[in-house]
Amino acid sequence: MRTQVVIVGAGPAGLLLGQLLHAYGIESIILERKDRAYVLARVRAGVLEQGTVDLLDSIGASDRLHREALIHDGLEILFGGVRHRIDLKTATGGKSVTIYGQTEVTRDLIDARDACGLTTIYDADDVSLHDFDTHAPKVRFKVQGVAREIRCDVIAGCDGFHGVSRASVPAAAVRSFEREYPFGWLGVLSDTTPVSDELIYVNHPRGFALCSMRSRRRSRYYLQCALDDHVDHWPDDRFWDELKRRLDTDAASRLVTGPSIEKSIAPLRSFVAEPLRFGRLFLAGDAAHIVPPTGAKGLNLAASDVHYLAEAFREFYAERSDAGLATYSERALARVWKAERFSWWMTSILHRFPDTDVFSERIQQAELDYLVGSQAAIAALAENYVGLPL
Ligand code: RFL
Ligand code: PHB
Repeated sequence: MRTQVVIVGAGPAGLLLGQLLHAYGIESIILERKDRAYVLARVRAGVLEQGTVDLLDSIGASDRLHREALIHDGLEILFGGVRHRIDLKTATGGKSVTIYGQTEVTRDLIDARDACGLTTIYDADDVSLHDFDTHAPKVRFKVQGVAREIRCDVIAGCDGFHGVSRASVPAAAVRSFEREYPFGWLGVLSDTTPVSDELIYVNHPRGFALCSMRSRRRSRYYLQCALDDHVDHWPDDRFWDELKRRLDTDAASRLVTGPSIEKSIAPLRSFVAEPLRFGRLFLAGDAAHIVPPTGAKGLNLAASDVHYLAEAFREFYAERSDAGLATYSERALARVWKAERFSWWMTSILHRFPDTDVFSERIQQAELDYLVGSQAAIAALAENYVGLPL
């Protein structure tokens, strides 16, 4: 088999790249380790930047989004028992964010790919990348035990943090920057009316909490938890009780509880690999970097990487130019590091750090007081939250 671009991974990065390339007349095959139902069931992000929505518009995969998504012009930060509203729209001269689940984005992209008759190979086992330091890379894999090979011009590694693409690069060729946080997020999805019309980010002595949503009838809540905690320790009643304790009295009294339909724990990590290009192999999305979810940037960064990468591939094929390929890593990383900074900062002001000293506690308090009392600080948060320009 032969194609122009092999895309490893059918997450948002891989699927979006596939559609952008199709729009440019470039052929691709997507190889995905899991089955389609698994990919469709993964619950993750919920906040889309305008730039991400614009990309979905550009490939014609946003009809349902425009019918069903919620537009949020602001968010709230709760600390010291008081909620403070950040008016994103005012602070950014008219920008807002879109609330639409990653699950829905994935489904829309898979539907769009099907409608174009493009190939995705699910259940691809033992994917391995070869000869990407030459002009004739190959990808080998197995489907139901049968070995197969695809020859291609370039490989896009869109296979997430634990994927094979980054791991295929010789250790000496890649530099990693990493920070692990001493806590995780326990997330619950429930078919209950969200406690508020906008997201509430909570700094509480018992730990961070986040009230988010997927629609007017579906809520997504998170609690900071210990890294070694386990969902079995969190029956629904305990989750709702703990969330109420971290909310202000008004929100706690309005919180609608109900059975959880998903519950999971995710560790928090900052990670960047440099560079993003190794000959004819290019990394994008979580395969290349991870942000803690506090800034709602992961999916949006995957989208911006893929935008730069699709442009580079378009130049490569349409103009026979390597210039875009050569600058992809630098262009994408410049935006990645700014989102890393923002996500790290949001995490640092909103969570309780075990074993912290009183000086750090006072600094965190001062950060929050300064944030809600200064238009300049509000503008800086808002500018980053709605998304820096591509
Ligand atoms: P994904 O989504 O991990 O997809 C990678 C795909 O590659 C497949 N794969 C392989 N395929 C073939 N061969 C192999 N060897 C393979 N290894 C892996 C996997 O099965 C998978 O299908 O990466 P991608 O596409 O880069 O997308 C990144 C986003 O999923 C991620 O950044 C976001 O979910 C992060 N995130 C959030 N981002 C936002 O922008 N806004 C948010 O509000 C937000 N909230 C979140 C989040 C992530 C969270 N968790 C679970 C860490 C909230 C949470 C709790
Ligand atoms: C979510 O709805 O899953 C979500 C929202 C905002 C974040 C992180 C996650 O910062």
